[in-house]
Amino acid sequence: MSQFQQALPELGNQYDDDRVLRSYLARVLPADVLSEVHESLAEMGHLAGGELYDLQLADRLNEPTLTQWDAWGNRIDKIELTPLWRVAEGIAAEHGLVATAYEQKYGSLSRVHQCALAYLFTPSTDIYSCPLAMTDGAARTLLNSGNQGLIDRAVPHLITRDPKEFWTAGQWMTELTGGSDVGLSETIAKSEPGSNAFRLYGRKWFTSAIGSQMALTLARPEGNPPGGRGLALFYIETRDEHGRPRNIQINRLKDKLGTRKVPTAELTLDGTPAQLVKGSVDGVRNIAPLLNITRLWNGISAVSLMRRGLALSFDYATKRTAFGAPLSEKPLHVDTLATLQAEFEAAFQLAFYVAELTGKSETREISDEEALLLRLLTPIMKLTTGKQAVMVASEVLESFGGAGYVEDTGLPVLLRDSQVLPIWEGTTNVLALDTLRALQSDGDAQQGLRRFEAAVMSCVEGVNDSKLVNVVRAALDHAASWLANAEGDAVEAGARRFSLTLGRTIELALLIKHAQWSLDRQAIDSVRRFASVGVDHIF
Ligand code: MFK
Repeated sequence: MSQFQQALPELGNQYDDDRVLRSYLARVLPADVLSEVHESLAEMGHLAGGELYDLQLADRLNEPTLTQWDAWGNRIDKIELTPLWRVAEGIAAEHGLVATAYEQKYGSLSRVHQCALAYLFTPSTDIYSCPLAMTDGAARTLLNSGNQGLIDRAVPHLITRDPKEFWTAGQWMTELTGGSDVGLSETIAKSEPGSNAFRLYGRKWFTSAIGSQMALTLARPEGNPPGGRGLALFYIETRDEHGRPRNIQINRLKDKLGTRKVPTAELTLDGTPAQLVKGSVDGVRNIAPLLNITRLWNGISAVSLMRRGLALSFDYATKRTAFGAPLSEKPLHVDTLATLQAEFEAAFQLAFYVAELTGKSETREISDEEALLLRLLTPIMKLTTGKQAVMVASEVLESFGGAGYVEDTGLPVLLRDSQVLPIWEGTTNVLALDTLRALQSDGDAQQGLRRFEAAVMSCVEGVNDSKLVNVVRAALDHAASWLANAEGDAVEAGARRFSLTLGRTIELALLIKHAQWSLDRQAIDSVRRFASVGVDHIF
């Protein structure tokens, strides 16, 4: 009998161990802010690499359940979450996973602090980032709406640090008719005679994290025109004081490829009480703040899952011996991981840059030019990082050989959960079309592209490595000439290649900027690798 026993991959403090996060924070945060946030991040890094990670592995086979009826025939539609998610909810509230962005202790940089917390928390909590993203988005949407009654009623619950008071929010958009094309929604809003209240009737087909206390949803007030403009944005409290759903039936939970801890349901709204959030039309426009926040979370989740896979893979490479040496001493294995690391670092820089701009927009420190840039970069960042996360997760599994394909290593879930990132919150193609729309937010796409170019080139100002800067310049020139020459259907057909090129180009520019700042040899290596893999997808 062989005495050989393979050592398993392990995690340390996920903040202490993360060169990329620490070096980024050292660049963007003033020294006093960095020293103040250090403890909160170190604590979260400790939880993520220790207690939460252990609980995640122990919770692997548990899934949320739906009980539709009690023993006496009453319809109860009770959702039971798994132990990991119950713990995650308390930790999320106490550690201010949503609150940090609204307390604004460090002004616009509070968004960066919050995203750093979310980035550490997410990979150990099996997509608890989903309800948090929607909660954050709901708080932002209500605050932007100016509806003081709803702000007073709901926002304190959404941004509290007290687990007993904490609410999560749902985002009920998708219907059978419209996953991407939300304007096709069929849910009807009937006004209650003699009051401002409404009741909603319809089917919501793919509603995530159904355990939330409130939701923002879209419905068409009777008599309104078709399309997104005829929809209105509504606020719902999901359960009454006895915990019973308010005229909401949970028909079943979805049987999904991944995000298995997220209770995603099909719902029937059968007279659900609802209040208008802002006006009685323009629901799609009014829910957009929520979409932009959840898209930011999507990007942060993408980089956090890449980082988790790589942390495990790098550790394993020091423990697994093959052909006479640890994998960490095998040039081809090291080279493969370094290329994945470069993708991760590039995605990281873009996701956190969007967090910086989002923070500035929330504290109204954003210029008009930057606001247009944020509108453009949000879909670009979401679509680019979503694709990178799936590729990196797939390669991470492969880096473990057969072990990466075996469920009780806890590795396959990384791939399954990453696969949702390019799908929900707008697929790659829908966001590529949104990129084209955002490029012409002020009516002129060429002007929009020039704004993007200026932002990109400002990252590489004063950089010595002209070879790297030339890769950026060439991709920008190609994108500009494509946009100037593409006509008719070719514009839509090429939108994905164009958007990915913009995404990878700005990632490269941000990586160069960071490397120049850090003069860190490893960071420079990642930049060169990322540039050599290529940013230009247009043909
Ligand atoms: C892990 C982290 C993430 C966790 C999230 C978890 C849960 C998520 C579960 C879900 O997946 S929820 C469903 C997500 N669904 C989507 O994201 C829908 C995807 N489809 C789109 O985004 C379409 O582009 C869209 C529905 C917006 C298109 O609809 P329309 O009716 O054709 O809208 P239109 O005419 O493009 O835009 C209407 C207005 O909204 C316009 O403004 P104006 O009325 O002033 O002209 C747009 O400019 C504005 N708008 C649209 N998207 C915007 C926006 N404004 C700002 N930001 C945006 N992103």
